[in-house]
Amino acid sequence: MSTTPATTTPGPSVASAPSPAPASASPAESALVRAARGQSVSHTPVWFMRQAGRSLPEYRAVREGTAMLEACRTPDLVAEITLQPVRRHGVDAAIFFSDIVVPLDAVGVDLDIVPGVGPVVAQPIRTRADLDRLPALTPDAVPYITEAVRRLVAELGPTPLIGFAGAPFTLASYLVEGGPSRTHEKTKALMVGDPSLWSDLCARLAQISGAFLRVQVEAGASAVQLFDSWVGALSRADYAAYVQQHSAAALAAVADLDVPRIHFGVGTGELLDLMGAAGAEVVGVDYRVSVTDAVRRLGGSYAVQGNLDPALLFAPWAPLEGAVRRIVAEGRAAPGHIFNLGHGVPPATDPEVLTRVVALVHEVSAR
Ligand code: 1CP
Repeated sequence: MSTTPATTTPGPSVASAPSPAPASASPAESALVRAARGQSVSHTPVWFMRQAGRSLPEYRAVREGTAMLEACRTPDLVAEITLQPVRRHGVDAAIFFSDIVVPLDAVGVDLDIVPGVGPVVAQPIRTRADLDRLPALTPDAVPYITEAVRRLVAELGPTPLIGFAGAPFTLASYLVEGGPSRTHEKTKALMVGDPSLWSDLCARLAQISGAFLRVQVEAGASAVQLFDSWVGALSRADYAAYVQQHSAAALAAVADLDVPRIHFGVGTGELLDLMGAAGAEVVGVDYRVSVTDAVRRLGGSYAVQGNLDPALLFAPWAPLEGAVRRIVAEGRAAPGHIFNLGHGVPPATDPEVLTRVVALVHEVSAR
């Protein structure tokens, strides 16, 4: 425990050193992996979705002049960017720097990650003939992923590396719409209009995502997260009928590798139990549902991850501190709790605030 009472800690504008996560012997014994398994921990582990990225000046410096997909195919750069938030914030885990569309690029989909927009697909997939042009992913298509993960695992020592992939629904949305969409109209129209094509598309995407997760775990990642960022757009009935089995297939691809699996989506408060049942040990919760309600909805069967509203990172320290303390306290009722944001770090975030949140989570959760 820190000797400084929280009420007298300086505001986030005051520079603070990172408080490294208390050391563990190995990634498998880390607080992150233990919490994910519902085992006892020395403190609540914390990391942030999108912790590597535009909020960090050192990220902007190394990315200068390199396109996003090119950066993802360059192991040196991937390793450096992945390590930056670990060094700076003292978070309990690294998340592999990549993107959910990297495996689609690897199998030959013509796409680009456009700055300020996101993934844009040249020829959207809307017909059987389009799907026939989407091959399966084999590990030899992503040698740069294996190399970057191996290098990172060697550098990280006892700090776990989280591998990730996009879930079939969220990937399908980019492929069918041709780019980011708020409404997912073409995606839902295909889902209900041609269930057989939809199912075959999602089965192919589950293979691609599952293989991408497997490559990362076989190279040394200690946990995985399946991002179904946009599946909160669906009702429970549609999720159960059209999506759950495919996400389950992606998660099943690493079931034999003894790593905890985190399953996350935005606005998925109504789907939490179905997402757990898809084959996760940890269910990610966004900020719209409290950790207490999430634990109740999950019936105590899963660890939970979340769920600070990213917008609070721009609020004065007092309410931000109050929210962090409340989330840590609520997490004590879960079988295991991993502190995170309810979604990714906004690019305009002051990184000093993130460092202070990490220190606070460690301080107030120390057992
Ligand atoms: O040029 C740039 O810097 C582009 C910005 C950027 C970055 C830094 C994109 C484009 N992707 C990433 C990295 C990234 N993407 C990570 C890095 C690791 C970390 O968390 O630190 C991760 C985990 C992702 C995963 C990802 N990509 C998701 C799931 C997570 C989420 O935010 O919900 C999604 C939906 C994407 C698609 C995507 N890629 C990039 C953008 C801007 C988007 C979202 C576009 C949209 O709104 O639909």
